[in-house]
Amino acid sequence: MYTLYWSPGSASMAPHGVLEESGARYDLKLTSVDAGATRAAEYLKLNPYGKVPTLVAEGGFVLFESAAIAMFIADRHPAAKLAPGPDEMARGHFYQWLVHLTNTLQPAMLRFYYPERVADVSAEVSVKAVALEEIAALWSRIDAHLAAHGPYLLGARFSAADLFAHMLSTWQMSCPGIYERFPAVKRLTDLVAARPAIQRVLKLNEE
Ligand SMILES: N[C@@H](CCC(=O)N[C@@H](CS)C(=O)NCC(=O)O)C(=O)O
Repeated sequence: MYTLYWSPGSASMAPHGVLEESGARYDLKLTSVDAGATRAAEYLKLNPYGKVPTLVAEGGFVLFESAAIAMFIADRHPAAKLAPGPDEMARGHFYQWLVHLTNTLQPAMLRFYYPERVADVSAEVSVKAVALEEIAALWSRIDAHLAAHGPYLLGARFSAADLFAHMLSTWQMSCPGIYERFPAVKRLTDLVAARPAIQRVLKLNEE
């Protein structure tokens, strides 16, 4: 049994999708970023960075970082086939894409959404403009990969990494017109969004 601390439309959506796909039992604790719940003293005891998501597992085991949660759940529930096994070569590409998305694309998006965290007020406009260009360039490379080797990041095989690509693609202000500009990204996200488990997650995130 797991508990996922989450906030609608946030970085919790991909780990939420991984949990829903895994078939594991879990409950959700709403921790709204907009309402400041990530700064509450009780929550900071679990995640001192004051970010969502955070996962709590049996015995009070606590895990933060969305990609870590995704890998942990995928490995603990192998029957759901959310990641290639440790002995498969595709495991390397699974790591590659997950880390790329969360270590390169997502930080550029955070600079776009929170320019005040990296620059003083006089530079915020240019920080956002640079981030927008970087984000589009990164999607363009992902799109080229998917066009040549898709429809999923690992080719014919769906994985938890696709849930991250889908989640980041929904942060559309950071890449206006993403689905028109990058059709192979759209193809991947349409496939992900059509999955029954992800439809359930999307419904909650949209409420
Ligand atoms: N690297 C972290 C980033 C998490 C993150 O930045 N979450 C945002 C929501 S998308 C958050 O909680 N923001 C609240 C804040 O920064 O105050 C992860 O992937 O889990």
